[in-house]
Amino acid sequence: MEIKIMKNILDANDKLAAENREFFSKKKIMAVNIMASPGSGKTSVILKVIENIGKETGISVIEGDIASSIDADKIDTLGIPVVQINTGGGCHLDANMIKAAVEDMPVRESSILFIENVGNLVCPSSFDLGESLKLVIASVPEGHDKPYKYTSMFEGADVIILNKVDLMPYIDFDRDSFYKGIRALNEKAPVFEISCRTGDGVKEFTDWLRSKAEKS
Ligand SMILES: Nc1nc2c(ncn2[C@@H]2O[C@H](COP(=O)(O)OP(=O)(O)OP(=O)(O)O)[C@@H](O)[C@H]2O)c(=O)[nH]1
Ligand SMILES: [Mg+2]
Repeated sequence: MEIKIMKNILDANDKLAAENREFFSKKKIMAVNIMASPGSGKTSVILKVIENIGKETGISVIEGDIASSIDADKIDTLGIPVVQINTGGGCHLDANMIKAAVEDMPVRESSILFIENVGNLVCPSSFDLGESLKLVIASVPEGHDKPYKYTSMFEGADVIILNKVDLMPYIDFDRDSFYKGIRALNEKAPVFEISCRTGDGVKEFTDWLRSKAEKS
């Protein structure tokens, strides 16, 4: 019975996600669903990309958190259109929340929309938002075993970032094991090693993202 209820919820979500996808596609908006653990660097990556690409490219942001507007306030300071969604305890964003948020904000045609999901490596992977790209961020202090434990997250990723590589000298992080875990699930997704602290690798990731946006 419980399984059936869950299936109904996911079916309803998929319908709305399809509508969002059509909306984004018509307006040539590349919507990037950013999923990762709490504190892995989702907001930091968004801020770094904005710094690299520049505001004029057309970027807007949806911030998903259980509570607070801390992350949205950081984006707002830069003059970037941003909407904060508070899930009030919910562990993920869903397509209906994105639909309502997009109606509430000025998203330019031919632009990039970052959607920072709730910090969680489990639930967000089950809920399609209608995004164009799923970006999964792992970070060095979390350890190299995450792809082995949170398989659906890494399996569904279109692109993966390994953040906080500046901390590599201080953490027992086995890079080979990390990549082996990813490739066992996902042969294609490019992996970018970056540090939002030092800026290493940020340009490479931003260039990749920009070229994807130009094709969308
Ligand atoms: N050393 C180091 N610290 C980083 C790096 N990137 C982010 N941080 C720090 O990690 C902490 C969390 O970063 P956030 O960007 O807020 O992480 P988040 O994933 O958005 O966190 P939630 O929204 O709470 O889930 C902050 O103190 C950042 O300054 C990095 O590359 N290296
Ligand atoms: Mg954040």
